[in-house]
Amino acid sequence: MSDQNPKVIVLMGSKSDWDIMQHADETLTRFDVPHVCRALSAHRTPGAVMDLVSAAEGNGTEVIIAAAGGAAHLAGVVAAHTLLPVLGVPMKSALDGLDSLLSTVQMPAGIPVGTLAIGKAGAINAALLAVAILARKDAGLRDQLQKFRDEQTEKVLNTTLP
Ligand code: RP5
Repeated sequence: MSDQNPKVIVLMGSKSDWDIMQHADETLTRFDVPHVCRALSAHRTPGAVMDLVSAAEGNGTEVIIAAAGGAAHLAGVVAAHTLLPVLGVPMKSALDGLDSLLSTVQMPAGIPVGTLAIGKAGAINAALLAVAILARKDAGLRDQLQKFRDEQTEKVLNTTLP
């Protein structure tokens, strides 16, 4: 889903992150959250990252998700340029994502990044956490989130093993 005034920006360091980050896109779409997905790098396109993030709050964005792998500085750099909540998603890498996790989670005090799990679970949960943040002042979205949780619970309770 694309929108001129996205509530959520899903940023990733490279197009190669899309296979995983499409799960964040799908999750936000499921909740009808206006969002955009962009591939920009903290290292390869630092100016474009700064321009996008600096304008985000003024354009009505409320949460930024930032995914990157390896020396994953993207979420931290994004957080340095905005007061919006930033959710970091570490991508799998040459070191299986451990480098990405540590690069994303180990922020110095003063500039927080809310870091999710490595890979697909992190992508989905970043989107769900963004929904939960938006739901604080959107009763309809809160109802949708409750329904999602109820359906998930029901699915687990109805699971039968071979
Ligand atoms: C990071 O480097 C990206 O987020 C990606 O996870 C990783 C590798 O990027 P590519 O070399 O595949 O473009 O910036």
